[in-house]
Amino acid sequence: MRSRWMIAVLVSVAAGFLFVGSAAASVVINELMADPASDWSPSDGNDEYGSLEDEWLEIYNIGSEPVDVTGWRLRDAVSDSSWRYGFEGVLEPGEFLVVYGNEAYDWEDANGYPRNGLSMNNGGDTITLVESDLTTIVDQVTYESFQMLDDRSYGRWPDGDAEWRVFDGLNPMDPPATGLFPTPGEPNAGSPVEAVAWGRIKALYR
Ligand SMILES: [Ca+2]
Ligand SMILES: [Ca+2]
Ligand SMILES: [Ca+2]
Ligand SMILES: [Ca+2]
Repeated sequence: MRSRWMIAVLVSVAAGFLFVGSAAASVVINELMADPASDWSPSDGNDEYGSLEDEWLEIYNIGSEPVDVTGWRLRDAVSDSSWRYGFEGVLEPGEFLVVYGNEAYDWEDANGYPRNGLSMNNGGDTITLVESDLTTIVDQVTYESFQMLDDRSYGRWPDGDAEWRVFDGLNPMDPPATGLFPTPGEPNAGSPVEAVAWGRIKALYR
């Protein structure tokens, strides 16, 4: 009896360590822009707007340990399930990493996938980040059309928070959602202009 009890304790302690040490627990999708209206990508070789090349998605390590994101992938829920991007490298604590649409094209070309870019649908979509086993979901976000309209981004505020907000500083909603500006690769900073109840905003745009 006693040894069985000890095994049970050891197993739960080990499970606890596994949970605490889980990479998935400390990296989040932090912000994204599905419907760009200007040239956002610094790596697309142009200063013109492209509906696909200038989409972007930001991930963020909210934990205190570096996380190796090599082999992690992105996909969206709409149309097909082909992979859109594969990450490489280590995300340090507090570090942001942004993928632009043109970089997704490059990854797709190099890995034999259809040329979709990130293809985050303007009419609403679900974007999923999975670990290198291509099954374990690290994080997932679902948005609606109005949250992404022309140069609005959708993100956690503050960084890594459970709540998502619309950053509408470039294309204000009425009433303003936050008045905050999109920040690819930078903290989701600033203070919302007005403490408008999110439920009220959603009701207006449904
Ligand atoms: Ca789009
Ligand atoms: Ca561009
Ligand atoms: Ca550019
Ligand atoms: Ca940001």
